[in-house]
Amino acid sequence: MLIFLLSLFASSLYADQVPNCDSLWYQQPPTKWDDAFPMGNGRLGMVVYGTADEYIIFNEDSIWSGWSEKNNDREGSFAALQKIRKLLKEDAPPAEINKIAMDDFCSLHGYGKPDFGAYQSFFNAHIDFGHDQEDISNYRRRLDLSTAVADITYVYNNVNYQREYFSSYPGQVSVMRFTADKTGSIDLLFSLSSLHKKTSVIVKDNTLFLDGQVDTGVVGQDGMKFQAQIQFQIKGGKISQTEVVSEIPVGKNKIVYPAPAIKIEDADEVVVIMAGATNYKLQWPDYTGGDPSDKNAKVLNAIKGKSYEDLISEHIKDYKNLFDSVKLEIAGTDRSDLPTDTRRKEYKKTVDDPALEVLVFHFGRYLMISSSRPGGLPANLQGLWNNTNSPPWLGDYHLNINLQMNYWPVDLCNLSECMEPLTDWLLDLQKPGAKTAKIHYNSRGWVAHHSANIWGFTSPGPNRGVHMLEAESAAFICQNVWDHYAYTADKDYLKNQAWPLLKGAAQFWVDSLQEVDGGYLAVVPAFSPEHGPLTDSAYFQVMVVWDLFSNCIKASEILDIDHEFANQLKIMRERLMPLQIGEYGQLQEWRDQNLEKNVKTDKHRHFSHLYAVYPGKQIITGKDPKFTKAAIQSMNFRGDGATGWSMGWKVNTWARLLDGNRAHKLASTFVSSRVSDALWCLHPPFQIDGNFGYTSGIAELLLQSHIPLKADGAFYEIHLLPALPDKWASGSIKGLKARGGVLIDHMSWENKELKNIQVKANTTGKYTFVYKDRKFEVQLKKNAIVSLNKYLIN
Ligand code: FUC
Repeated sequence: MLIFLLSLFASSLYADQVPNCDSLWYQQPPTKWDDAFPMGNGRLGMVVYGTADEYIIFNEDSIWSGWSEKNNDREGSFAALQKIRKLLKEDAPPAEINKIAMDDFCSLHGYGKPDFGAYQSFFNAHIDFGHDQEDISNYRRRLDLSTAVADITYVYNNVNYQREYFSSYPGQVSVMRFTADKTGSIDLLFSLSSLHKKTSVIVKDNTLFLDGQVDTGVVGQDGMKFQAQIQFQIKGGKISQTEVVSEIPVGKNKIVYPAPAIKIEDADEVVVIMAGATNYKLQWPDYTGGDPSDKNAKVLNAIKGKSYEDLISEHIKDYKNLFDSVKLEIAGTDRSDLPTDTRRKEYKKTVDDPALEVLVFHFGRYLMISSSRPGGLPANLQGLWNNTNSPPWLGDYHLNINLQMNYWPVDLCNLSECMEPLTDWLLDLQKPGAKTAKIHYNSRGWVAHHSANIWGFTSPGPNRGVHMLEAESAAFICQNVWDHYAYTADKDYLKNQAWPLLKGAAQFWVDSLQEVDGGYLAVVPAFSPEHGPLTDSAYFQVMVVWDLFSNCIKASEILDIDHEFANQLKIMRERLMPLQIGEYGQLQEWRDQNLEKNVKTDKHRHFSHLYAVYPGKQIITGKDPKFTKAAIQSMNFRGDGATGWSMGWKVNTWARLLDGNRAHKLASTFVSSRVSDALWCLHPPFQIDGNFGYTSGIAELLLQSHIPLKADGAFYEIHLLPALPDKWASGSIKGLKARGGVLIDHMSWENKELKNIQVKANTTGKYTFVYKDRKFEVQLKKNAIVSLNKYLIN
């Protein structure tokens, strides 16, 4: 008994600590889901409300409606494409061109159709503790980013209650523990609800089993199967089975029926463990494999006999291994003594709390670790959190900026392993993408368009609008694929994973580029996301292809393969439609001047023609003064307003344009006005890309490494503090990565001057560091840390 009381005391000490600067904390429960805590292990997610009567949303990243449709690609569509190309050449009226595109070229399937599906909810848990919110005091809920553990503490009836929550990657389960500082004080009723019609709940051996199947909405078309198993371990008290009245929404009505639930009385401590799975398997063309209940049984078997302490310590060790790899500190005001919602209000008035800007940076890394780990699917538009079966934009993989943005911070912010789900998904997507390339474009290689899902959808369409025709999407995401190599210098990855993706994407464009006026090569038809007409004069696609070809040329040199192909790419790259500066000094979005006439007032959230600055590398600030100036002019015309993700992109772009103060201004707007109180990016609504874009943008202010040392070489200048904002005069950062396999183990600065830096490379060689107007070559020995002073001398 004494040991038990001591352990309770120890855990409440943890809860009573002053919130540290890595915490989000509040003195009241959330009123909206995007103010609750998102937690996850890359595959399983939960959104913890922390209300007196607890409500938790559980998610599993593969639960989708829809199915793997075998007829996505439209036979005969290539003839329609040829017609579109001809009509564009002849300057035919846009309506005529669009009609053919929509009626004869687009797939009959895809985004918005039942086969495409949408990311689905899993189930919700209701935990009735019998405590009224009005009757509790000293309430506090906190999400500790340094451990990925959330805790809720409060006093009810003179008893101190505490709850802890985490999702474990090593355990592959979500876990919660309820304790109190007086024995026998925990009573609860644990019940489940689901938004899926076909769901059943049973209790067996004090375990709740929720089995369900997604309704595809189409008779005869089976939906995905899923299952959750929820186990309970109690100390003291008793556990029994009971029933609660459950409501299931069916269209606009509800079915109300008694559902099995778990009742716990007079317990000292309760631990709840949730395993969840589906019968999904990432493998074209069927995408099914394994029984969800077998998958759950396997997971639960593997952790059998482990105590709560075992599970939480394993989780924290695993999580810290990733999270602690980077630490940013900026000198100045730190209002972590204030609850995070109050703190944001203060920040909005003063813009003086750099530690809050840092917290949002670290939150982006936390979200990445929580939503993208090996073995799972890539982070979708909402990471893996979802409270509905009809999420905004179907919770899909948008490929015209959003998925790419999700993965911008992974390598730079030292979370390279979080890239794996994206790589796996792309390697699979390439297969249906090759079929689409053949049928729709009569081309080799692979292609993908505006929106994709977990069912291998790569076709253009359906007929919702011309943005569905963005054929550069595969090439665009190949920038992430290449960058993962550039940062890690992992040649196995380059050879076995990146190269097939890059080469296939490039082959597609070798076959698909079209000759336009002046003998240049361009993408036809093209569309500047999500903006303007279907045309043969948009620059975005050409910029994307320019980078893809450049990356392939480098890869071929490094791997010493496919030189003939690389030579062909070099010749074609020379012929790509050259960038152009318009009459207002702007970088043109379209070659056709008529489309540029509103450039001064056009505030569209997409500014895809700035791709060449970020994430592309065609325009390099300082090296291309003429185009840099034009890019700045275009950014000024677009202005500083933006939706959530667009703001994130602007931070990165201004960082690349080396204007730290402008980037900081946008980053501040993001922190004060583009996130919820729980710091989720609000497009609005919640869309996670902005969180990731913000995080990579903050890192780009401190470190850049995209400038190649020679035109097609694979080594880069490592630019230290390239765009330090005035407001961040002193600070330090540990752990950012630079291209070329270099780790900036530590870097500090004071009064806007670099103080010292420790670096390490994973390959022996000479590396070039740049700080202000100083440039220095440093010899690094594999994995040996070298310290440099501000003159870059060791
Ligand atoms: C892009 C944007 C929209 C939205 C959607 C998910 O295509 O243009 O604003 O963010 O993705």
